[in-house]
Amino acid sequence: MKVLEYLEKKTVHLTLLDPEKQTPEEAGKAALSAFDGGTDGIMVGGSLGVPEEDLDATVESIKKNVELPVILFPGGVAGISKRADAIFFMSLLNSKNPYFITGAQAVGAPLVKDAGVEPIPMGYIVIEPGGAVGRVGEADLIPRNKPEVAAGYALAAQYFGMRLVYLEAGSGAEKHVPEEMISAVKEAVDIPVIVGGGIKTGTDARAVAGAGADIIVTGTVVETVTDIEGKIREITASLK
Ligand code: 1GP
Repeated sequence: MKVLEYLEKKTVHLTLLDPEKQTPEEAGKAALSAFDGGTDGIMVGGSLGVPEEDLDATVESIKKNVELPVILFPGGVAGISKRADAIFFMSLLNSKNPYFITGAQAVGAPLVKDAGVEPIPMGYIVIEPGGAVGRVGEADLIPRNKPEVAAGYALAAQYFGMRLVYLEAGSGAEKHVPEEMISAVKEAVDIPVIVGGGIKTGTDARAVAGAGADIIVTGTVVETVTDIEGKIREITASLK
């Protein structure tokens, strides 16, 4: 089955691992704990690039430990590894700099083709506070009280033919994307809605899923807890 079909099937939880923040061995162990906690897939990436060997080693270590799809979440053209199953081929739709909308993609597309990983076309929309990706990606951050602006970008993503749309509050955000905004986006589009940034508890995840998110991403919690399996279980259990 294609990774995209797998992601379209139900409310999905993805665990984000940043190769810069742990060794490949640690990433493999974290992926196993997340799998035991009920996660549906592993995203690998971050805002900063890492050397290709480190990325390859991280993906390999994860694949050795779990039979889950590994999806690249590239911070730039360096975030491509042929060892992964798929890549979120994303455009930062509300960037002020065309490099992040189509420039990096024009450089990266041939590399994705050579790598032979499944590209999943995705519109990426950064919401306040936006965190590192908002700064690095020069996002014209969408105000938290402007759900209609996010809905407009999301519908544009669908009309461009993108298969997923991602609402990003920024890694480590104090608060996740507001429920009103998620609902407005869900109502506007027919493609699956991914929500990430600042989701830390089962209560957060339930609120985000209840508002209409089809795919929930958590990253920072995995870096901050000792019991990764327990934390992921708290989040995945709240989605059932
Ligand atoms: C970041 O949306 C992801 O790109 C995950 O955010 O690290 O806050 O879970 P957190």
